[in-house]
Amino acid sequence: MTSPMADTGNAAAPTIRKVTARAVNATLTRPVKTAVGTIPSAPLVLVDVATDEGVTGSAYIFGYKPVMLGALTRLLADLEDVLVGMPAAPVQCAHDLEHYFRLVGRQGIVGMALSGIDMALWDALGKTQGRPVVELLGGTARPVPAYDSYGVVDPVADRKDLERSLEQGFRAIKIKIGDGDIARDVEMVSGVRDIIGPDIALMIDYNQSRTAQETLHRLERLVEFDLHWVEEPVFAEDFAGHARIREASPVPVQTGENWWFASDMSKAIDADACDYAMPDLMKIGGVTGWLKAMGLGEAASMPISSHLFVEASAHVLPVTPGAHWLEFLDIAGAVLAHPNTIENGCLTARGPGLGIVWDDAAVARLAV
Ligand code: SMN
Ligand code: MG
Repeated sequence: MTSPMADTGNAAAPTIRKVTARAVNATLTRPVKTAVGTIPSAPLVLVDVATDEGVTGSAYIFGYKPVMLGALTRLLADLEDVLVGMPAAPVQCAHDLEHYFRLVGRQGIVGMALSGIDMALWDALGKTQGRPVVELLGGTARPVPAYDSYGVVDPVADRKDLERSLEQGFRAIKIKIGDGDIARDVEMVSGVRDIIGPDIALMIDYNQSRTAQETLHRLERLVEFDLHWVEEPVFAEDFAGHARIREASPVPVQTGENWWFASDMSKAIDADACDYAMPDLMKIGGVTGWLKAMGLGEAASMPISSHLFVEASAHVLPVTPGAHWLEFLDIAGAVLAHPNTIENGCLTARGPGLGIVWDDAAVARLAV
């Protein structure tokens, strides 16, 4: 029987030959202190997908906690038998893997692994074509406005870092709050506002640590500091709680980093949960998932920002209707051969692919 390709005249698509998953503990420029714990370094799984044409696509996923690394690397290693021989075609792969995991569901480590594979396949596609992913998506690389993303800060001890952010041209700063009482929130927000001045956007992130009532109570005191958004004030999946705050809050509500695939985003939009959206490329389904999410955002006239994954975010935001902010929190810089550089407060996509190339010596040094 002749290959179905013979009828199209197309060359056979490259296929997946090998999948590698390696765990590292990447050094961060500063620990990420949140209301629900501190992340001193970035437990990452580096995902490499080699094709039969000798191209290797690379991406990473973020475990948040070191305890996640074993299960993530094992799942990706076991997934190799499923993937080898499949076309190295990310949209088709995403469709086939959704079907494969239909009975399991794509939340948790499954969603993280599938998103990592998707990003690595888009990287491979770009490297095969010799083009940055943003161009494969029909866009062009451009400077994307970023905010510098901090954890819980001490306005005195962190003053120099904050001033450095302004020198780098950031026009927005995010801090995490909620790790103490309302007085501590006021002290932190007022201290940061004093340092950055009135013209820099200031976002706050409660990392799911409050109730709706407590959030509204605290916002009454914080509203005077001209907040750009309040992020994840209640549990990520509490869409009604987010909606209640949005209804009563003078501050726009931001959420989305914990949405699993476009279906969660659709439910949040239907619940009027937020003014802004910030899908996470590792939980929304990688680049393929982002493309679906951005369509939902456009239909809801919702500004869309990224969450972490600065390299891939710089490729998808230029083609995203209502693109808002790129979150600059560089969790993988320690293992990359070409560090991410902010110019005038913006990050520009690098290619080919997603522009992800490992620093092999650093990977070996930081291997877990
Ligand atoms: C966040 C939390 C934990 C690690 C990295 C980032 C945060 C964010 O929710 O939005 O930056
Ligand atoms: Mg957040």
